[in-house]
Amino acid sequence: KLPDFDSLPSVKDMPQGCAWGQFDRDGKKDHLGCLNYLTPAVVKEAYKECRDGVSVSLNWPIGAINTPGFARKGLVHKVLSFKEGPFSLHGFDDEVEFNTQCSSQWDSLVHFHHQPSGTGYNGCRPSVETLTQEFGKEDKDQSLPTLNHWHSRGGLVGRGVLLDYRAYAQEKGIKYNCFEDHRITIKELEDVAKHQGVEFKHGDILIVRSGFTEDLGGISAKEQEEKLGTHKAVGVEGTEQSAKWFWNHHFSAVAGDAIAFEALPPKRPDGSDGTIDELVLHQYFLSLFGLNIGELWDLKALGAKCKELGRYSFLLTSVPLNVPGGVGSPPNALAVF
Ligand code: UVW
Repeated sequence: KLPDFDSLPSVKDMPQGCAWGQFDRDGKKDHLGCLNYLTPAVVKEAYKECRDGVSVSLNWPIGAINTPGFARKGLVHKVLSFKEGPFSLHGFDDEVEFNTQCSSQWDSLVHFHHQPSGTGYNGCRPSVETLTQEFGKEDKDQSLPTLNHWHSRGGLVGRGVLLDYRAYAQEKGIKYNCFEDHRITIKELEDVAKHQGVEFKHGDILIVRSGFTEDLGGISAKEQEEKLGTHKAVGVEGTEQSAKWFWNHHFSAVAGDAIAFEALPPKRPDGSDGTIDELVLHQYFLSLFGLNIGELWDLKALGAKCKELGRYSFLLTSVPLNVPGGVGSPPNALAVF
């Protein structure tokens, strides 16, 4: 059992709540963070969630946003006909090019560092050079906490728990706009859990549905660009108190349909708006805890299935792209009931 937030040993130059070294074993520096909670015993327990034989995809199409926010590149999909190539046969190949954060995604632990020190999870200091792979070299720096390392442990398999905030808000008459900085508080998350009859277990993957991807998917490309350009969005309230709650619940990963999981823009302790480099949960989760964040997941069908079955827990599987040095990736995530 790891120490709770307030009891974590202090780490030089880092705020309270820095978990570096907590998952190191046998003198080896850890690069998987909270995924370590998913032990064989925890995964075997998670398999008990498969009782109905139904699975739901949690992946939004990669090209769902024409112009993704934060100046990211959207999908370019090129289809190649064999007829026009060296082989005269009927059939196709295709090529895709996209920013791994342009639609449903995992943020690896190197995606966002503690600011302004620039230090990542477990004290790592990646650079464009160490992350960029060269042909023929499997992985230049094996110690960096990038997503390809999930493959050596068999991807992510565990118990997923949905907190359907969107459905809860509709039921309770809580009105909000996904493109404003509506902050979902920890008290509200606890209320949703209680309302749904959910009890968290050690190593759960926590999923929060706000309705963001549904609303973004329902407007034109031009409107998407306008909304994303404001850098205002629904999400979990980003404070040290919320970070503490997440750490103390021993989640192995967190994900949601919101663009940053936490609300945008970040708020400073004095209540004024912060800038993107001041994102609170990104710094705690990715660089201090080693807790991966999933964003822009497609959760509408999951919400509907949970409501229909009357249960909000399931087996969750996810296999990111095996790109050596991969910073982000589509999650290829499934909920299995
Ligand atoms: C940033 O951190 C800028 O982006 P995201 O919310 O996609 O992780």
